[in-house]
Amino acid sequence: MNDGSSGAEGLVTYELRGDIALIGLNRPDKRNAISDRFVEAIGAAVTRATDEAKAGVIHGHGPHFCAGLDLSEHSEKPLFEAVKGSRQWHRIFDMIERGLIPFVSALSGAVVGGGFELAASTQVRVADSTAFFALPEGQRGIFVGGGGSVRIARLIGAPRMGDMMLTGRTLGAEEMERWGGVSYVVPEGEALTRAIEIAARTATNAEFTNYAILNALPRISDMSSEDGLFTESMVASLATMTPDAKQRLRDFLEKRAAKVQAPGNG
Ligand code: 1HE
Repeated sequence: MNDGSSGAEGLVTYELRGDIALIGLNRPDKRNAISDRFVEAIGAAVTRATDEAKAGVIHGHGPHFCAGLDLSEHSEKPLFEAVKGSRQWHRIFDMIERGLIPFVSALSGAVVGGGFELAASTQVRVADSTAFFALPEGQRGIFVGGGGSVRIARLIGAPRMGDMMLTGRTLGAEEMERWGGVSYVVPEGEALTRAIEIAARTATNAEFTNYAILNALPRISDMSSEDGLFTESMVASLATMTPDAKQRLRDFLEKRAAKVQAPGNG
């Protein structure tokens, strides 16, 4: 899995471009459906990215981001194997959501089932105009198992997620943006470029602040208001004590740092 080459059995490509790791789902003939070995390969790529990059981008090769769980494998699984498989998805997607570096997903075509769960574990989602979102678990007789009942429900709300699962409806990129499931919608073919730009921007932040965004924010949203506010004060005070923060605050006060830009300028 070296720069520009592919990972375990070619299921994942990995490229380090400056500070940004590009992780490509590379099973386009099966619409990037995620098998057990595929999720392991994603985990290995995420581990490597965490070691050597400041931010990561996850994208799909071919027109579709990901058609979700590999249904051919799933249908054969005994009960406890299915539980262990789901817990493995949780472990790997948790490394994306609450790891050391931010991840941006570049979405096109099918973002379905486990593919949406993978996207939901990234901090920023960029969809091009071809992207469509569905949770067909109801039709398949299964249930989300890659963290969707937590992450997707928090993104778009449990009632909307329930609606998607019950009806099997498909949403386009703009509708999903209105629902809060993606943050950026771009023209066809531009998701990866925009995702790399966004990842590069996050890579210039203070590392401790990025770490706190990934690890404190989701935990604080699990807390009571009182506990959340207390924890926020602790994290904010710790952040201010880092040499990085001291330097960045000095840079602003001595007019060396960029100002906040009005929308459209930055
Ligand atoms: C697959 C899968 C898959 C495609 N598992 N093999 N996910 C789903 O229910 C989505 C199922 N897939 C589809 O609805 C469609 O494939 C797509 C809309 C994504 C794309 O359609 P299309 O016309 O471009 O491709 P296709 O002809 O349907 O599929 C191409 C091949 O990929 C075909 O195999 P082939 O051997 O006949 O060439 C398909 O069988 C195969 N393929 N999707 C296995 N998902 C952790 S729990 C998460 C729970 C879920 O993810 S549930 C949602 C599962």
